[in-house]
Amino acid sequence: MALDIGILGYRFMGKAHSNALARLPMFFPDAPEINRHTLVGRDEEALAEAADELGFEHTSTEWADVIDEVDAFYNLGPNHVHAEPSIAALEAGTPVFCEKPLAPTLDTAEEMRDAAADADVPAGNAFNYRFVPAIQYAKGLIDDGELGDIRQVRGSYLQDWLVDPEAPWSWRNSKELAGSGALGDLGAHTVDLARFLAGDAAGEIARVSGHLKTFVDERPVEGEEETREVTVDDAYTAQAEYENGATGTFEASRVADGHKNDHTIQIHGTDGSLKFSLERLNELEYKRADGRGYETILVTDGSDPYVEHWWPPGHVLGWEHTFVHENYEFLSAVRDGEEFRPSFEDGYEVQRILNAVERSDESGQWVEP
Ligand code: SOE
Repeated sequence: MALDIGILGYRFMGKAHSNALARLPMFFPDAPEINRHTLVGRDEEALAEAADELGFEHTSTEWADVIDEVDAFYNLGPNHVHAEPSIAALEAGTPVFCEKPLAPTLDTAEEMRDAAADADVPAGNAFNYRFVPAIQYAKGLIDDGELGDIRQVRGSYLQDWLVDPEAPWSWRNSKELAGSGALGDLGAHTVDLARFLAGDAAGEIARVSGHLKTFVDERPVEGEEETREVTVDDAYTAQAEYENGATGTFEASRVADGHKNDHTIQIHGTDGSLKFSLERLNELEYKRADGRGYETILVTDGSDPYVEHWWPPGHVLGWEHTFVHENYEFLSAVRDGEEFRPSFEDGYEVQRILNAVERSDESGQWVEP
């Protein structure tokens, strides 16, 4: 029987996930059959237009009417609307897939994690970069011990869409609505990747020292005369110590002029190193124990777990494919009643690190998550 999907949110992420759902029957015939059932939003006119474009059968302006009507509820709204509908859906026994960061604050993330723990259905946090084939390959190398003991983890996520002080204010600039700025929006991805890749080998992050910086503290409101205060960071930097003694350095920025969506992660062990850059997502750079330097591994061959679903080896994949892969895994878990990761628990663990970075910034001290 087909799974009915309800989605809250129809902008950037709504489109990315709807595209993924549309691709599944063509490229992943072993995925569960799905109906793009109901699209949820506030503005009826915009919603009707979006439902038409994204292929949804119904629309609703009341998420509460939808959560127990569907077989999976996707919460792709702004951060401040993640908690209430997600918790209500889980309480109704409906699997939930929620965008990242899990919540604006650690307390709210904890409530969401607890609701997921009490529910007997998958609750996924949409960290799509785990589903880049090169990242999965890197994870395999680390889990197989190919890098030896992990010593250093380095992650950076750079964008520049706020470099212009006249760039308009949006909910992403509000602490109340977003929780934090570059830290939560971009840093959450990096911290999740670092946990995914190095977490089993190096343990959790034991302490952090962080710094948040806002360079432009008010921005114009689009279409209006007024400006509004920016209450989140434009950039953060942090250093970390892992349970095994490894060191971590992390940063993200929305004002890194010249960088559009530049997410990189590097891991150094006693026996080798790995480098990944989202701008070259079909490749992984690998320095083996006996290698003289980095070699570039093209992750579009048999080592790509999804290669048989797409094109012949060497026909590269892009950003949107990560959404197809994560939707495939999430919906298969829903159909099979299995666990899906990254889960709300993973999202909460990421949030603990983000919160520690904020607390360290406030106190000027190293802090434990
Ligand atoms: C911000 O610009 C953003 O859209 C993030 O919110 C996404 O999570 C990231 O994948 C791309 O950049």
